[in-house]
Amino acid sequence: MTAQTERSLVIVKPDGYRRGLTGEVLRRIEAKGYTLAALQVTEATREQLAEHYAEHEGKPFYEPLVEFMSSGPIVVAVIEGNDCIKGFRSLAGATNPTEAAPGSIRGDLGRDWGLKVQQNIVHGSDSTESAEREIGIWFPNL
Ligand code: RTP
Ligand code: MG
Repeated sequence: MTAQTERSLVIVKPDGYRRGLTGEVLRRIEAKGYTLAALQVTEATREQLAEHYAEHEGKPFYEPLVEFMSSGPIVVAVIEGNDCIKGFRSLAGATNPTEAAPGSIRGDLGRDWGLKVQQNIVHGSDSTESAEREIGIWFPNL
């Protein structure tokens, strides 16, 4: 299959922002060759998070996740590039930082989940449909 220029929604979660890792995450995105189409520091509303995490509603980690995502500023970005959805998820690494491969954002910088299961520094869209849906939530004018 040929590579496709696509967009993905990336979030530096409150743990990443708080720890001063925003620059490091953006550095890795740009070093990979993806471009930043939109970038904003914001605090997520309950409504935005409910929409963003609709697929997880009802799961045991849903409430703690929404709570955590409201715990401080986040950085929301739209990145662009060839196959950047899959590519960014590869940069991010496995969901659980303990299992994420060294070299990935979560593998290099993430901390043992312990009780704080939601804290894995970044979010990246998982499909073109999710990406377009999520971009609409955070950047309605794009
Ligand atoms: P993300 O959506 O943040 O890019 O991460 P992901 O695709 O790797 O993981 P996903 O399954 O979509 O889960 C969304 C976020 O929910 C938290 N989570 N906690 N077992 C748990 O306690 C659990 N599972 C997921 C994580 O913050 C995960 O990134
Ligand atoms: Mg996900």
